[in-house]
Amino acid sequence: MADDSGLVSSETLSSYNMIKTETQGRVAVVTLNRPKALNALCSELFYEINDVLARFDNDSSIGAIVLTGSERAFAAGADIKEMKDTEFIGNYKSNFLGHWTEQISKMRKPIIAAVNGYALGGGCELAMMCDIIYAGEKAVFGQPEINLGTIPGAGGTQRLTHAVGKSKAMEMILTGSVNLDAQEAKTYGLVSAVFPPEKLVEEAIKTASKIASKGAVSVQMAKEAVNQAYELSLSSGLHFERRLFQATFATKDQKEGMAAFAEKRKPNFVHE
Ligand code: CO8
Repeated sequence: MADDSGLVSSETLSSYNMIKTETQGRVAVVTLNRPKALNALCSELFYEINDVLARFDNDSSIGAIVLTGSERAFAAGADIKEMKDTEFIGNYKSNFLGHWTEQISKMRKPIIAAVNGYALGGGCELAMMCDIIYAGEKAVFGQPEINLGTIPGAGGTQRLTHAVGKSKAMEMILTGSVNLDAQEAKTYGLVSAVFPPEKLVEEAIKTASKIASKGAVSVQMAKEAVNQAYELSLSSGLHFERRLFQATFATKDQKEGMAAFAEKRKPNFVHE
């Protein structure tokens, strides 16, 4: 049933303990909900995030996803209390954290992280696994793992360096205490927009709705092509992009999009 904001609770997904899920049109909103631990990422929470993301990725009625936390914390990192007594051999054999963090990287649909409050350690890494980051004015991004005698383990040394450059990433990761506030994160290009905390999720949903209204095939291809910019040389990336661009001409949505432009009307995409 829809509430005043138009959000609809998904009954089929109501069995989660540590997340809440809602849908609004073609947008799914996943809210981390472990307030007593500032959304620290324990196994159960990660299992639930992965499970719900996989479901939404395979649900053709969903075109984009918003991932958020509370106003106090997006996520304050991996759960320190859960992992503190684990050992190398066990972690190595079970690929500790590996399987938790792979699902988001595999997602075909765009995910917007709407970050209010703390995004520290694994929380910052979780945000950086998403495709777009929006921040509330009081957001704090940091990689404090060095203070715990360890280092970032889910992309912090790589994605943060790509996002903010080597010097700032080194300063943040090596000191564990140089954090970015929302405006700084925007200046460095880590986040693309900053909003008042209470407007953040609404703004993220607006952008997600806009994305979800486009042809789903071209959205998926565009995401794939942008992500290759991190993996390939320029010439290989340009080649990859051109092939996908050419492939869009096999879709109904390309025919519809260009016909609508020529006929001066809005396109009616069918996501095929
Ligand atoms: N793990 C477990 N519990 C946590 C965590 C955490 N990361 N963060 C906060 N909590 C708990 C606190 O222990 C406290 O619980 P309790 O009430 O039972 O004592 C509760 O949340 C509230 O926290 P505080 O009382 O500390 O709240 P403050 O407002 O005083 O401070 C801070 C907020 C500054 C965020 C503080 O809680 C803090 O420093 N937290 C730890 C931040 C941190 O070091 N994060 C990095 C963790 S290591 C990591 O993330 C490795 C990444 C590996 C990849 C992960 C996969 C994506």
